[in-house]
Amino acid sequence: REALATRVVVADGAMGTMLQAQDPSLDDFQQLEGCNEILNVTRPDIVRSVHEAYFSVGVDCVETNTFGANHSALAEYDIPERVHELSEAGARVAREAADEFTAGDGRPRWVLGSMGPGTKLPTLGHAPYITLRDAYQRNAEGLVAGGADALLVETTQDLLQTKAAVLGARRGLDVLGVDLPVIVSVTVETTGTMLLGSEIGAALTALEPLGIDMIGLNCATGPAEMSEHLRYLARNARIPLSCMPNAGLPVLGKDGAHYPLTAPELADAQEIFVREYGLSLVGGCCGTTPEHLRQVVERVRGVTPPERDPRPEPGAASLYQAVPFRQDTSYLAIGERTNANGSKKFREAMLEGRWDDCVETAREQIREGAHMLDLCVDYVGRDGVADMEELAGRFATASTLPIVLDSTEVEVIRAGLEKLGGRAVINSVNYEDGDGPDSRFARVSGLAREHGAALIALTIDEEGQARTPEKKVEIAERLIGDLTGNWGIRESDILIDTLTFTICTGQEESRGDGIATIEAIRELKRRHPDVQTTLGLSNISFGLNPAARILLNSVFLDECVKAGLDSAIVHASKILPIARFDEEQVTTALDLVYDRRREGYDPLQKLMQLFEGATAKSLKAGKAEELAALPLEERLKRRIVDGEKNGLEADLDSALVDRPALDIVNETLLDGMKVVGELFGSGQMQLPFVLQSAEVMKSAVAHLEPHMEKSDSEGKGTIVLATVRGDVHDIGKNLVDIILSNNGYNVVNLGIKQPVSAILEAAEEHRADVIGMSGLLVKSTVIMKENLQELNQRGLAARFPVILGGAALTRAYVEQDLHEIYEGEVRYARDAFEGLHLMDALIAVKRGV
Ligand code: B12
Repeated sequence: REALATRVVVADGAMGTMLQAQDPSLDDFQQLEGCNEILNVTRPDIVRSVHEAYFSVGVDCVETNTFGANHSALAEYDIPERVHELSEAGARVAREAADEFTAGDGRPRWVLGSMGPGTKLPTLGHAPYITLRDAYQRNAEGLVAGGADALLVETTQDLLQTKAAVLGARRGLDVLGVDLPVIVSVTVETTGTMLLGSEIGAALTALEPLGIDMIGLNCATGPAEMSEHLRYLARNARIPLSCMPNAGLPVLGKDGAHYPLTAPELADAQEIFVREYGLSLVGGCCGTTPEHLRQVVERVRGVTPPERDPRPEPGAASLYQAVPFRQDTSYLAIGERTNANGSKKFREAMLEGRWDDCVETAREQIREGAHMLDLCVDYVGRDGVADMEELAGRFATASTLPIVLDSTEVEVIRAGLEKLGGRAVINSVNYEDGDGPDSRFARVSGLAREHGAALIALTIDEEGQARTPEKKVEIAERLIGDLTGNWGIRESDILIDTLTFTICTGQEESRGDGIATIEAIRELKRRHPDVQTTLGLSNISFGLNPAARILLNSVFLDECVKAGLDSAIVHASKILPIARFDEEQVTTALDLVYDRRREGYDPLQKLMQLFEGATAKSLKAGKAEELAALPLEERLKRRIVDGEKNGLEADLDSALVDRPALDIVNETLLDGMKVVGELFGSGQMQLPFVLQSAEVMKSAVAHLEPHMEKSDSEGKGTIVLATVRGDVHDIGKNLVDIILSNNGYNVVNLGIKQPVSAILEAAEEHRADVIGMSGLLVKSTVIMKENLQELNQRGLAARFPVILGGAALTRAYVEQDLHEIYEGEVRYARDAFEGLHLMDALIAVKRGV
């Protein structure tokens, strides 16, 4: 640990090919050809010679020959019972080699106990999590018994398998009472994600809270493709980093595949990584040889890695992506429909075993703009564990959003955690039955810690639910102190729910409940800015009719967000922007929330009158009439702002009679989008409605596109166009596509969230003249800068001029700051037309006109 914290440690390179080179016989393999781990007992001399070859070029540590000493790999040879034996033998051979070299010159050498991925992907149901975890425990125990100094969970492709290995390793260490570092090395494919689609951010979010000591990358690609992921880790990971690339991407030649990266190239890459990203452990993987590692040792020995200043972002993760708990300009919406208690539709589907329909409810919420999904299967008389296994297993791959596991039963939560590779949130703990060793609080908190889950904690204690602000804050303080102090959970991973009760019963004692919740949130955020707050929102309006509930829920949420609320469990599309209600309705709802009764005025009575007989449908019909009364141009703009598609095409056709299609886009529709942006930015419009506006905008542009002028010229040049990594905004980029395509350019539109490796691959493949990147988030401006650095690093700057666009950029940032960094041509386009002019100019230069 100390070495990893203070200097660069160098590990070895490829093992398998080196073993094969010595041509072991079928007897050596005990007739199980290709089972390399057998050689640890039959031919330790061969295995040892590989270790020695690496130690003699100066590496500090070697990996044991135990990549396949796990359940699924050995089960392929029908010898799963030999996990411990072969692990121990492998570690022992490496230990002996290491000790011999240390004895020679006194320099410490270490043994990394390799825990490979096996051949099964538990997320896809290939093998049960528990079977894998328990076999990894034996794997770890064997490695420790044989003398390993650290456990290396490596080449992982499935986050659930990774978790099984880490938890198995941890259990093994606990049983043996030893404390060794656990290192995780994930494998990111050329696609830019792990095999099952996990982005590096999802991997970090899911794995770091498991208490691992180091995270890094190995295998699948050479160093070039790893660079952007390492950059992400350097910026976000709190723990040290490692990197063990292949010797490039294999090239198929007449003698089979060979790895093209030379030893000096690997040494170059590792030196840059150590200096730029502060790596602590470097080595090689497939195709790297002792010569590669000799040069790496020479190059990085003596280099002190720079101090990193990571900015971790607390959050949860699905299998695919990380979602931060703090959402810019919005609250984190936890979808409440996948709850057997809250949604009749979901419950019935679950009771009838219509699992696909359950998944469809999840998908609906994803489309509606939720950020996470609450999953609750609790229903009297059902086997909750079986239901949770079924649904969490399906959601694990079907949901792009992280899951909030919601149950009163500890075993149901456990069943969910054992199906999800990403990072879940557990809903919830409280002190209802105290905090003793067998309390629900202790058992659930223990699960959260073991699985690295975040935790919703309710302000309920042995005396019951807290109703006053003081009591709510007092219990919250107890929860925070307990969870951080006794259970090792970070403050930023605790979501305190200060509880909501209905304020709609008319009973005197419930009148102040809304205020109490708001005040508790405000005080809690003042005391603990890092803690997250959440609410089961819809309780507030229980008892009102559905139309009135939408109003009260929306208004109450808005007030809570102003007081510092970070997240809420809601039906996302039923929270309306405050601007969509009448002023009188909003004032009455606010009076109800803040209990502003006066002589002869009770806001509760008034609200019920206002909504008497009203249904969501009748309110919508009223809105449609209002819209129809507006002049055409206003109406089109309003359609964008309100996300109202009904009748859109007819309106656009009428507008086309007088004006060209492009003018309609530029002068009317984009004006509407601007209003949406302002409402959104000032917190007055929630995400699901921005999404609706965006859909209307897209439909409008699609309808107008055939009416746009097209130039006759063709093949003027090629641009590869993409929205950068982590950013989903594509309306502007798609407009650029239309304008450039209509003007004779060949546009390769890659879509959203594109990693730089995908952009560069497409640029090479299509022999692009120019690369165009779009990004609307402030974060994206940083990604663009990193992408340009990546182009520099790969020596591609001279070949590809770059045009950047999107609302978060400024001309000065691109033309001064980025211009200074980029070794090629980089330009800023305020809009699609400037993009067209720049394209003309850049192509003219390229063609030498
Ligand atoms: C619509 C929208 C969404 C939609 C996107 C739907 C879609 N398919 O695109 C949805 C609802 C999904 C969304 C989500 C989010 N959004 Co949003 N969104 C917007 C909004 C309101 C409008 C964007 C838009 O389409 N404008 C119209 C188009 C035509 O304009 P444009 O993109 O700028 O493009 C023009 C030029 O810039 C230029 N251009 C753009 N790219 C390129 C590229 C090249 C090569 C060239 C030549 C030119 C060019 O040409 C275009 C046409 O002339 C903006 C507000 C705003 N002011 O931009 C916020 C906004 C961008 N979003 C914002 C935020 C915060 C988010 C979320 C993080 C919210 C959340 N908490 O979940 C998520 C982000 C998720 C993610 N990972 O990306 C913030 C960003 C602020 C920040 N600090 O980073 C903004 C600015 C809102 C605000 N005022 O706070 N959003």
